[in-house]
Amino acid sequence: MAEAPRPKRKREEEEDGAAAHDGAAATEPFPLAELRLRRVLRESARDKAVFLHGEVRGGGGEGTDAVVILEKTPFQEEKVLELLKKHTKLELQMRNDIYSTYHLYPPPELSEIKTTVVYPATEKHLQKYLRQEVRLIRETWEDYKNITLPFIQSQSFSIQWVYNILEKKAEADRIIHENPDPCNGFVLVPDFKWNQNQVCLLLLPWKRSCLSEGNPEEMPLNDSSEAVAKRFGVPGSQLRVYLHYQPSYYHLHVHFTALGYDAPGSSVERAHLLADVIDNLAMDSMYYQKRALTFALRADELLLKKFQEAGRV
Ligand code: GTA
Repeated sequence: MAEAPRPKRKREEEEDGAAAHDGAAATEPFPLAELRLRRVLRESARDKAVFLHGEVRGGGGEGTDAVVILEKTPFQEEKVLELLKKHTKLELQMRNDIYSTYHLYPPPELSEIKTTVVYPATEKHLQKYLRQEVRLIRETWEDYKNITLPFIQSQSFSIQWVYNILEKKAEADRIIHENPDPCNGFVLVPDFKWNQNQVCLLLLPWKRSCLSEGNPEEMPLNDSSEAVAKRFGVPGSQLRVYLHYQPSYYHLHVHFTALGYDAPGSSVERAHLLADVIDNLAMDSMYYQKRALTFALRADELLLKKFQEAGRV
């Protein structure tokens, strides 16, 4: 979602997300053509995506950072025939016996690129998308209380976008399912990362908490899975329903992705299947206070530094 240009923020403000705004009323398209490319943060041949750090120059010449993610979109079965019929050029690359490869040039309406913009972007956003080495951490409950909790309380990404969804100030027309219960209510919306036919949804409960302290067992999931099955034809048995630990955004939320989609963040050091979390808590409500949790942190992440200073890595 594009937002209106704002003056560049100070680094200290950026870090704690204090300068976040609701951005819900922004109507101006992002000035993509005016973006000055500062550097490529990351490129992924597998995901066919490139993560860019750009700068938008204001009238006074001051620059405002932006992250722009460009991703090729997956093929849509129903449009393949159109693509074959309407291509503008087919350029032979090589031919050998019965084998040949070509460059196919589709018409513009069949060659869209999913473009995600974070603007204005904070230093923390730039770090998040920058390719870096990662380290594994084993966090005990003591570590959580003494290191992680004070850290996330002092600085984390703004979650204004979550409140915008819950309060229907943004993405209201995209809501898939909602439960208005004031206690256990939630909203189910397409995730930011949704790219064509790869089902990728986000369940946002009104109540805010996190895996180390939360009560995800109270989440009313069945009706969400039913809604997904009805709307997208993906049955519950083909849905990966999980939480991230650590998440980027500290408002308890559940990821729903199609099993066939190798979603970023679904690896074992990050994703915790909700059904397993619920079972663990049913077995012992103190489960997550008794065991250590493993997660990966990027080499220059401040939280990693805090663990290093405490002699925990
Ligand atoms: N509907 O405004 C929003 C919005 N925002 C700001 C974030 N999300 C949003 N959804 C809607 N509207 O799945 C979504 C995100 C994410 C979820 C938050 O909320 O798409 P999380 O708190 O567990 O954070 O989940 P997470 O998983 O770290 O965030 P994210 O952005 O998915 O990053 C995970 C890793 O994947 C990062 O290292 C990032 O570099 C990488 N990544 C991000 N996008 C892509 C991509 N398109 N392709 C490949 N890798 C990616």
